[in-house]
Amino acid sequence: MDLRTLFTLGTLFLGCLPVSAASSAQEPNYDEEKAGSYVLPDPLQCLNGSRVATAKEWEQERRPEILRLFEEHVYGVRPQSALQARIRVAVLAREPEALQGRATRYRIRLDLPEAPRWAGLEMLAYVPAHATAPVPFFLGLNFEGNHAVTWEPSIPVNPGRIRDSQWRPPRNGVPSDWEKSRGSEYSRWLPEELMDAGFGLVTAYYGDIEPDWAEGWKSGVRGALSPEGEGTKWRGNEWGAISAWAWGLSRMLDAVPAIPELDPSRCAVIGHSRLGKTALWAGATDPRFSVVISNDSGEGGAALMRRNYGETLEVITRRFPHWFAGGLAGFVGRERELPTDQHLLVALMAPRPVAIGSAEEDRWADPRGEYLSGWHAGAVYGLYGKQGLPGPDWPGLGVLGDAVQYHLRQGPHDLTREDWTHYLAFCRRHWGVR
Ligand code: GTR
Repeated sequence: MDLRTLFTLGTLFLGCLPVSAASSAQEPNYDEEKAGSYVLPDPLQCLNGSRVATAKEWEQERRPEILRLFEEHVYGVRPQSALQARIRVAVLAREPEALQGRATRYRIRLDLPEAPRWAGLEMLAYVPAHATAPVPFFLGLNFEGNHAVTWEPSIPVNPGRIRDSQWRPPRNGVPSDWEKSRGSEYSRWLPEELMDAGFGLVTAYYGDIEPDWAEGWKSGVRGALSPEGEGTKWRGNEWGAISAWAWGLSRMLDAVPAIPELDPSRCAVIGHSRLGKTALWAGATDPRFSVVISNDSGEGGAALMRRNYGETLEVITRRFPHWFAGGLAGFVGRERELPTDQHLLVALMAPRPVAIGSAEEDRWADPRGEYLSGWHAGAVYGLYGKQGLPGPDWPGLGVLGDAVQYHLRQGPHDLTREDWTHYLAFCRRHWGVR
């Protein structure tokens, strides 16, 4: 074969590459016409071809199967050491006059006596000051440390590395200016307003569980719970960082009985963006979360992976490989072969109420793809006689749905007061709180 023939064959071969692989380095697609067509896995059809027709069959056959598929292919399998880990809970402080008298504040330390390599996490909790009975509450991870959720000066600044920080860490004895990050996430948590509404709030810094970069697992809980510690070799389908953070959310719920003012049977797990993906996986793996809230969670969260719109599987697994099971990147360019898509993740919450929030300018997170996941999950809610979303057409601005709620608001990627208004109304409705 001469060189010219080889060259021609090579060109022909390249010309046959799957579209998304060939377009990997391209600009994100924001044209609905080019989002692609796809067939989603049927929530009610088992891998062996049988169909589930009742809630019981769903719970006994299809749900465990879907959970396993997400573990194996998307978020990774938790090791036995994580499943068996027992936390130690220490109340560091209880302050009855917090938030100008609105709240009682707890600072609680969680760690694993059997895995002391993990430094543990610090939980911050506020409960309404005048609660006469245990209250419902929101539980979620924050991006910048507990001191960023509040302006209260008595919350210590988190000494861990703060992601993408614009504040300098303390180095060589030079004092930190991280103090400036106090309150930087206040607008995402609005603790005073939650207290006035009669809800509790429990939060912790996600980097305490595992710092968010490729090697972060070594100093996080994944390193501490692996037999070889830092020497661990990365094994294909073991748990990724999202699974580790979600594990942390479950451990925080384990610790809630240390706060008698909170009602553990009415806990809404909530998260924004990558922590929205985390809230969904926490809700899927831990049925004690009685409400699940995903805010702008996008790719790897509520948005359908088969849609080519905004962030894609190629982009997310290239930029954040540590979030997922090692094998997920192998589906780039052949997303339609995934045995999962994110409507099945939403369906894993059934029959519990799940709320999906999107923002109009947050096209990167594919608001329509987030809606469609909620819509397609409705088949499973139907088995319980519950109402999901009203139809396949993306509704645009506003709020709708019942057991599956969706809202789209104006503005960019963020967790805002308007989002909270929808989540509070949602929780009130489902928990019968006035
Ligand atoms: C982006 C990422 C998104 C989302 C977001 C965030 O860079 O592409 O999937 O997770 O970060 O968490 O803020």
